[in-house]
Amino acid sequence: MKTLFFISSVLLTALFSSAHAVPNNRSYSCDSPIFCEGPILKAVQMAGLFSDSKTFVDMPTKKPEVEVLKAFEKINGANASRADIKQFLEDNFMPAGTEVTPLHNINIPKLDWIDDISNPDYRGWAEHLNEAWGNLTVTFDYSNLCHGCVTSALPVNRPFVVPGGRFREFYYWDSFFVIKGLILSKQFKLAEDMIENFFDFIEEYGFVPNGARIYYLNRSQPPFLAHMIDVYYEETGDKDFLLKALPILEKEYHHWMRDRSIEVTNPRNDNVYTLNHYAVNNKYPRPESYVQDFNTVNTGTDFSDEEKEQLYADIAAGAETGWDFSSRWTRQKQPSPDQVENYEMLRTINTANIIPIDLNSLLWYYERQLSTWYSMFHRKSKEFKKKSIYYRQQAKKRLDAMEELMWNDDFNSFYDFNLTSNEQNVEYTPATLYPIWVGAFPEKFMKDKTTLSKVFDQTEEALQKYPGILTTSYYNTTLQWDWPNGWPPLTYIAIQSLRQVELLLNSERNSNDSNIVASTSQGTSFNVLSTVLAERYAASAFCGWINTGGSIPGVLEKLNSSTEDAGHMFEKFDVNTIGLSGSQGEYVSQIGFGWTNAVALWVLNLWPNFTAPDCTQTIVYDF
Ligand SMILES: *[C@@H]1O[C@H](CO)[C@@H](O)[C@H](O)[C@H]1NC(C)=O
Ligand SMILES: *[C@@H]1O[C@H](CO)[C@@H](O)[C@H](O)[C@H]1NC(C)=O
Ligand SMILES: *[C@@H]1O[C@H](CO)[C@@H](O)[C@H](O)[C@H]1NC(C)=O
Ligand SMILES: *[C@@H]1O[C@H](CO)[C@@H](O)[C@H](O)[C@H]1NC(C)=O
Ligand SMILES: *[C@@H]1O[C@H](CO)[C@@H](O)[C@H](O)[C@H]1NC(C)=O
Ligand SMILES: *[C@@H]1O[C@H](CO)[C@@H](O)[C@H](O)[C@H]1NC(C)=O
Ligand SMILES: CC(=O)N[C@H]1CO[C@H](CO)[C@@H](O)[C@@H]1O
Repeated sequence: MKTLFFISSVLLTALFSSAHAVPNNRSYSCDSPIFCEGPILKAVQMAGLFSDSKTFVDMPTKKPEVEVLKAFEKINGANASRADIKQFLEDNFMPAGTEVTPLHNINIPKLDWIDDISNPDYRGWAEHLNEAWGNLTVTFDYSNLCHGCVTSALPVNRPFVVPGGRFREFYYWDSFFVIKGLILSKQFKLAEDMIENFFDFIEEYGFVPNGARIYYLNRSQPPFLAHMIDVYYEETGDKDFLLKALPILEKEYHHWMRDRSIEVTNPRNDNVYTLNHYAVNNKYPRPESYVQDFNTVNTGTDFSDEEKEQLYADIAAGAETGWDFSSRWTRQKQPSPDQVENYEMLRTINTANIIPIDLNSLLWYYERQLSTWYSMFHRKSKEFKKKSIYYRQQAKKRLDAMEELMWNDDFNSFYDFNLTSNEQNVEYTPATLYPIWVGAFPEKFMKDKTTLSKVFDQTEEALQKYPGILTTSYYNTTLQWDWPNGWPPLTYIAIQSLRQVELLLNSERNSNDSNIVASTSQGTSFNVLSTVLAERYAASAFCGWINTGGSIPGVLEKLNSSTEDAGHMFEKFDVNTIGLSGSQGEYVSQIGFGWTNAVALWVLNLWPNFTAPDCTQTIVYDF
């Protein structure tokens, strides 16, 4: 008996470790009996003890997992009363985020460029934002958890910056903007740490999860790692870092190509292209939004089990897009007049049937950069040269597909491609600017740059229509990635696109006597457009902060001395009124806030001569 047991355990170990050796084939999913789908999660979430479903799944246990499971049985498991569940939580769990440990003592360097900001209010605010990294930098510290206690936090080795509010862990695409901000703030080590945490995730899971929690393990977020590596390398010139990054970036790229690609036939000529979409293998409520998802799928509906599973999958895929949620993914574009919750619109979500222009632009950038970077190191290995050629071809194929299927000559714009209608969704959103931002220009743009001079016409119209930052769409849906919300990352991408195309057209003019000017069809120069958007952004974030109690000692007093609040940096803004936070969506608007602070620092760095507005007045920046 003893020998047999010994042999089988050796066998098991061998099997287990061989599974370890091929992490790409391993399926990672949320498998905790507490924080993932199962009777405990359902009972606790549906008891409705917290206004935000994310609270419970961020609560570490204060007893070993086995004891918590027993305690749940003791209160009758799925049949437990609300009062018993409340007691069960008190007895067995610590407050949400107990394992998140702030690093208040990070070193905040003084930034010379802040001295160049001419306006004292904006200068003081920039100093405040530079210091604010100290309040957003944390680590996971498990030392206050008992032996056998469990948490939903994914193990990470280095500190990181969180967005803030309910977002107690780091997020994938948020981190690109945060890293831009950290570099401006000379927090190079922290920027590198954040990128290395993502490297570890890719080594471990084969891809970058949406965020650093176990319940994010079956989905990612917009792939920004190539951009993170790019800005870090541009700043440091660290070739060893780049060399180490390449195989990891490739591994992530393969995840997108293996698990998120789809063949699309061009209805006009039957050419078949490979493009990417967001699509998540999931058939349950997202643990962190359990109640919302459960109600969306079940309350007052008569969906079949199959339809329910499809809906859960498309909801999770909607979260993977980073635009959670938006009319970009829903069949219905307008809520019905009697809609009480945004459930109804979300029920028409159809994420996987959309080929998003932003996702494909980002992956084109992976291909382009992998090709460029491998070619940089081509002397190191023959293999690298081959890879460089391979990725160049991949980029070309994708760009051809984007041009064929997603470029629209009538509107001088790229659009998402809808697999149901087999047509573009001709609707303005700033996602149209991603190809411009990453530089995915079809050849015909380069031959005749007139086209390129028109790609901002629709963005100009959006900026004329509303006084604030760029709207996310024209649909009034109650979803947070729609009108009237404007978002810092999209503002960044719009401004940066305008600056890049302006530079390109101007250098063309100088070198080639071209008569194409960097201005829209209406005659507004790209420089004016980017400056106005930047001014509106700075004013929106600044007045949002001032209006909620922000102040600068010796420079600007609190507007309302009775408020205890010390100023909020909002995650999103209302495009109708400068200084107002955005709203709506499935959780209350968050403050903190990683990408908002980063984009504000970036704007002030580029436009040191902006003047802070009087936030008590109506603020207008026209062009
Ligand atoms: C809950 O109650 C139902 C009906 O009384 C019973 O069939 C079921 O076994 C109970 N479940 C648990 C986990 O106690
Ligand atoms: C950091 O947080 C502390 C405590 O909440 C607050 O007093 C301080 O103003 C914050 N500092 C910044 C720069 O946000
Ligand atoms: C895709 O096209 C179908 C058919 O025209 C349309 O009903 C649907 O609203 C579109 N889907 C999205 C997400 O826009
Ligand atoms: C936007 O939608 C909300 C809710 O459906 C409605 O109350 C509001 O009047 C709409 N606003 C506009 C400008 O259409
Ligand atoms: C200038 O024009 C020539 C011929 O039209 C073209 O080959 C060249 O690439 C152009 N230069 C730049 C900087 O675009
Ligand atoms: C900002 O203003 C100063 C003083 O008026 C001027 O010297 C400087 O060139 C301006 N900088 C920019 C970037 O416009
Ligand atoms: C909520 C949840 O855990 N959803 C899914 C995560 O991914 C696996 C597949 O890897 C699904 O089976 C789960 O349902």
